Amino acid sequence: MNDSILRPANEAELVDAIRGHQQITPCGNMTKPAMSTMTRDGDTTRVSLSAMSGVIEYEPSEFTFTALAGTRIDEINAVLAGRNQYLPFDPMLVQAGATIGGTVAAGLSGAGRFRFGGLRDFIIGCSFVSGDGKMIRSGGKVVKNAAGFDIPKLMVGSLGRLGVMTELTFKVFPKPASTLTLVVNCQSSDNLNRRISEAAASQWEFDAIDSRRNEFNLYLRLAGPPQVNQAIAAQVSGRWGDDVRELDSSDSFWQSVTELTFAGDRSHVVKVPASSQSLCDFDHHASAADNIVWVATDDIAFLSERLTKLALTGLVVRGDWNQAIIGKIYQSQLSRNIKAAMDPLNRFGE
Ligand SMILES: Cc1cc2nc3c(=O)[nH]c(=O)nc-3n(C[C@@H](O)[C@H](O)[C@H](O)COP(=O)(O)OP(=O)(O)OC[C@H]3O[C@@H](n4cnc5c(N)ncnc54)[C@H](O)[C@@H]3O)c2cc1C
Repeated sequence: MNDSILRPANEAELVDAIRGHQQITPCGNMTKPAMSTMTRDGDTTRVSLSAMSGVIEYEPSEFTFTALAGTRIDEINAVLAGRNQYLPFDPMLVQAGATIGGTVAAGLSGAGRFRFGGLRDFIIGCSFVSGDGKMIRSGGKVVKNAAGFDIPKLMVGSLGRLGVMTELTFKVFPKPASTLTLVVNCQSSDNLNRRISEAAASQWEFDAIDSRRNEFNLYLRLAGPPQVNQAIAAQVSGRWGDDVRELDSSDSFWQSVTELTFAGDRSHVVKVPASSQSLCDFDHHASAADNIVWVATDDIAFLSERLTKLALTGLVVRGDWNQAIIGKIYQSQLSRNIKAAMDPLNRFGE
């Protein structure tokens, strides 16, 4: 990795930058440093999308927008909020400066994915430069569009290995009238498991079902008209009694999850698609009804060993490390074939 950073101002300059260098690492605000400082055999040049920023199209009546890849998510959120719309998958590290390109490449969705789906369910179009320097446009700018391969979804979680994204189109949703968060203290791990399953299978439409096993706490977010939220909250209290209380600081609690500040001064946070039952001796926060665990640790090598033993994979979301993926690394023949097709000169990282 050399220290120089190229900052192309438009697609033509980006194509030139890619054609002119043997090894490229796309980067942004580097809010997720392990993903943009991965070790490589040779000398790699960072290409920052910082100069390619801005929401370039917004159709509130169609519920779609298109933004350049270097656009910060907080800028996108502000534009959408002006028309009472939002990205309901709860993008991560927004205050930290995450951009839409880095968010797609990292495949990061937050707690809101429980009800509405993750980032991959909202991306509908994408332009990018392939490893052999071709400008490619895929998907569309309308929600109903079934033509061609769904390459935009392939870019979700690609970590800059398949192409450098320049422009992204998303569909969005209307913002709910209000939100309310309930905390349910479950007193034991078994009770927490039972209540997570019950909440996920219930007729109540929770926006998010999160938990912290080491506190035995379940966090349920409701999003809708205030009367509906209150009616559901009363039913939940009727079911679980005094264990249920309303959280006063709902917004700051969910921000501690999306910004990963729940981890305090732990140096690393790693996203693991697993139940927190197998990682309960680490500080953590679990999302999506205990299907995603955000593990906070100062000893990432130890966590990596543990994940390998459990045959689990982790994505290093906070803190420096020499690789983005730790634990058990799976690579299918299909993913190798896709990499070879989109990056035939092996310009981007493995
Ligand atoms: C030194 C530096 C200074 C900057 N200064 C500013 C500034 O002053 N103002 C400003 O608004 N922005 C600035 N940027 C930001 C900028 O380049 C983008 O905002 C960027 O896309 C942010 O990404 P991220 O933090 O979400 O993801 P990162 O943590 O940077 O990256 C996450 C992953 O996504 C990949 N990735 C990121 N972008 C793409 C892409 N477009 N295509 C394919 N893969 C990608 C990375 O390789 C990595 O694997 C700066 C960036 C750098 C490196």
